[in-house]
Amino acid sequence: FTKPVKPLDLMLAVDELTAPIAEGPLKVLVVDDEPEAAAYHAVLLEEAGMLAHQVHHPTDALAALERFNPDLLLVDMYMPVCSGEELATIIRQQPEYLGLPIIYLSSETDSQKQVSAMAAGVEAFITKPVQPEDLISAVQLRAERLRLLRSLMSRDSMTGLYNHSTTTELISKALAQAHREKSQHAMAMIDIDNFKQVNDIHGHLAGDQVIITLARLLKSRLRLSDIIGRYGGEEFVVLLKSINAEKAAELIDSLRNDFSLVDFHAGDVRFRCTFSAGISSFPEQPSTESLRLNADQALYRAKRQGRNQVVT
Ligand code: GH3
Ligand code: MG
Ligand code: MG
Ligand code: MG
Repeated sequence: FTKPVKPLDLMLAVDELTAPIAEGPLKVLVVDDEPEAAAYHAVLLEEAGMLAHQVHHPTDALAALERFNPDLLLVDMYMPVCSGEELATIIRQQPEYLGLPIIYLSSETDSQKQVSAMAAGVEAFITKPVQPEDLISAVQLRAERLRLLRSLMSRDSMTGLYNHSTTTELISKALAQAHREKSQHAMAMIDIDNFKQVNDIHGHLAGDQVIITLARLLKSRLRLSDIIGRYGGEEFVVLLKSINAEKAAELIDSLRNDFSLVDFHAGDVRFRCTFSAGISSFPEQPSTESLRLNADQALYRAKRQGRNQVVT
């Protein structure tokens, strides 16, 4: 006798689907040729709980953008060498900063000049001297919107898990850190068994339900620091942190067992599903690519040996 699990129980378990990929305080890059002005605005933002980084030469702004990766750019309009307008134009030409909100700060009160300055694609214009609460709310609103946008773009909309490209990127970053810290990680490639048949017999909507349920199971049972991605249609990849291959296989196998007991419904028909998984480990496999390849080979063996099993 096996105890059935209702998919709904899993669905109510967690909801972090729109959790931002970048945690921590909102980050603002302040570019102003006057150090006192930059410092004053930075302090206002930091007092409101944000993290502000100052740059006094517009020519340093691009390098700072790359290093600091801010959620918003606050730029003084009048600066020697390169005006705020010119800087905004250069930044907007880079695809990775297309969505970065830019706010001008200036003593310019001529509305005609304000309008023409905004043609470079900036979001807002705030006149100096600023009202602290105006600055804070203008910055917070736009920076939070960018965080949400980035988070939506990095996730698969059906499950809320990281999408393929984000998963690969996050795993590569985690491995770079693991190299420095000499830590041990494991990767699991998980693939639902005979899923084409599930769709053929029970319909596409029931198939979607199976995918969503597995995603929620992974989310609810793995650690927050683990990286969970939807790699393809019914294929998932997980990077399990600070764990060896043996322990990882045990953990994934317990998830395999739980998943196999979930009762799915398509109309009046009840059905169950299983998955197979392949495990590889770092540093034995030292790169994202070799980890993936090795886990893939193990997954292939799991499928060949009859499915519904975890192979290392
Ligand atoms: P195996 O056990 O060897 O993995 O067999 P399989 O049938 O699971 O593998 P196959 O790759 O032949 O089929 C995968 C199927 O998954 C085909 C595709 O239509 C289906 N699929 C992919 N993405 C989705 C999705 O988002 N929703 C649904 N319902 N089906 C999907
Ligand atoms: Mg100035
Ligand atoms: Mg499959
Ligand atoms: Mg597949």
